[in-house]
Amino acid sequence: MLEGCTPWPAETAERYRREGLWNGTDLGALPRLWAERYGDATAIVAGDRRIGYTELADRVDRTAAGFVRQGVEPGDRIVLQLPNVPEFVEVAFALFRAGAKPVFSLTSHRSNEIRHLCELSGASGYVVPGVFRGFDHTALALEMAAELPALRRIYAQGETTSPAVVPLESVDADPVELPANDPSDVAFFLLSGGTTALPKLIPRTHDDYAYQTRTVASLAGLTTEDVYLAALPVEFNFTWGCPGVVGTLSAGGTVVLAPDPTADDCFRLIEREGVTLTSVVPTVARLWLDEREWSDADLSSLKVLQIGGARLEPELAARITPELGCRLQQVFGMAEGLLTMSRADDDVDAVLHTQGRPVSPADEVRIVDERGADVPAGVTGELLTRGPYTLRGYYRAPEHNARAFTEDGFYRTGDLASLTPEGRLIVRGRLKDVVIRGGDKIAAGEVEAHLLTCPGIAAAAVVPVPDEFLGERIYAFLVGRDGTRPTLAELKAALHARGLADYKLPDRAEFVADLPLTPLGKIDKKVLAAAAAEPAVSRHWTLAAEAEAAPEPASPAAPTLQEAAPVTTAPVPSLPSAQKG
Ligand code: J2J
Repeated sequence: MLEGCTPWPAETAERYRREGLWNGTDLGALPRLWAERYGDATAIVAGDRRIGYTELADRVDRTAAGFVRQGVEPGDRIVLQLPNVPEFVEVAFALFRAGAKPVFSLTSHRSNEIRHLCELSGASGYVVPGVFRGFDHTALALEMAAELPALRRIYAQGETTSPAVVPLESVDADPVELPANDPSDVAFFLLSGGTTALPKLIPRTHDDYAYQTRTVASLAGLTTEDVYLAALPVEFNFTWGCPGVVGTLSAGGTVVLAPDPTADDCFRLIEREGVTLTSVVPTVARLWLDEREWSDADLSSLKVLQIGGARLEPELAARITPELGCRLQQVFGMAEGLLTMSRADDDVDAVLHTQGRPVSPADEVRIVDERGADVPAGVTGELLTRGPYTLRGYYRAPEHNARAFTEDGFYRTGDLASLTPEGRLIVRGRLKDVVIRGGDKIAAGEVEAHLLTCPGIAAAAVVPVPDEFLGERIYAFLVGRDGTRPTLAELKAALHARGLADYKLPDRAEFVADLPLTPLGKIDKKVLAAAAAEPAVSRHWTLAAEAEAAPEPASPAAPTLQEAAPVTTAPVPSLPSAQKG
């Protein structure tokens, strides 16, 4: 296995193989296998383009040979940042084929994220979409290449004038014999939703991902007749493999790539292509329901709508079947592995109020209290998990791994959940310091670290604030320095200029005199999250020890009280990046 990755213990791996869960699949070999099975059936639809299975396999072979000719070697890491275009699928499989490891990045990532991904992965290549949605990714890539000596090759879609950039179209050569991959080796890296200031990389092996996609595709009963709409970005684990793109192709179905998840585009594609299955985050589901009232699109082909990635309100869940005419499948998942889903034969109550059961009988799920002891059904605790497609360690992160996993290899998800007596999961909240905005995960610590570099900011604490449209928004509490009070717009501009992806910018900011602390002296985010949800009239953090002595909070004479000086700006509704693609 690639250095820096944590393998499953030998006996466990042996058991997964013996039980046929890991069946020795090499993801790089799949397109050819599919071509043999499904021939000229349509594999991918994007705009006017329709790509058959044989054509897809041929293109993957040629692109793989092209990468090898460019000097790509087995084990190389290549950051892959493309939108929902067929090239994403072709390049990903071509890199698998060549034994290189794509690192899946969001198109909304900017220099801050890309620099980190390149450094952490030691990437030797970076694939970009040229100019996409008005942003010049090639320019960003060149900037990164100038900074990072290991980054030797930039591949860009479309026209390029720079001799330092390889046009993606030219990564093409007559197919060559390539060695097979070790199925237990890492195939690619997914990005963690993150709890730490710097995002972590999740190694996914050929065997584990093949198992995940096969399992979910068979749960979904996918056949050659199925048409999957990739409405969310393809690099999202949900879209790529739950069953998503890989699961649908494995079953001989058709993948339709939507440029973005707007109701307009997606309804048109559902009608035109006879889409049977798609997956969205709750925010997108809400938009679709609202749009449904005005749209006369024929959605009758749609059998199942998967919703996951963030908490789905039961009221929203209850509208899916009556208003869209399809079955709802709740999905709780994570790029780290574990997936739970509602099943076709679950009763209505279970579908509306739970996130379903783990997809594999080999998934081990525990709910534990603060001391790590298992709690009974119905009691909320932290969700721990291990299993045949759940990582055993983040890439090159030994210190973090020591905290993120138990000694016997359970991953501490940071999610708070309970189990029903039937073993269905109900997500109740989370311990981890993350904002889930739309489907986007934002690590509070990352935004805080950037805020602290802004002039006039002495302390910063980022918390989620409930939002009807996005589920949560990003709320920053700030302590000023030197009497400076940057406005929210100025702060956003400063963070943007630092290369932070836009979906991580605070939606609101509020200056306070001080931050509340827990008895252990840590910033009390519970108090802050509760305060964020209240109108910002004034803030009074009273430490437990001060509580008795403290004067009435509202008293203007109270010297220890902290006055709030709200600079809150009304949030402008903006789509989560998962929606922008
Ligand atoms: C509440 N919170 C949820 C849900 C994920 C399928 C579906 C989703 C993801 C995903 C994924 C949730 N209700 N139904 O990779 O393959 C929150 C939890 C979880 C975190 C993981 C997939 N579904 N979440 O969202 O890696 O907090 O994966 O730990 O982006 O999203 O985020 P991510």
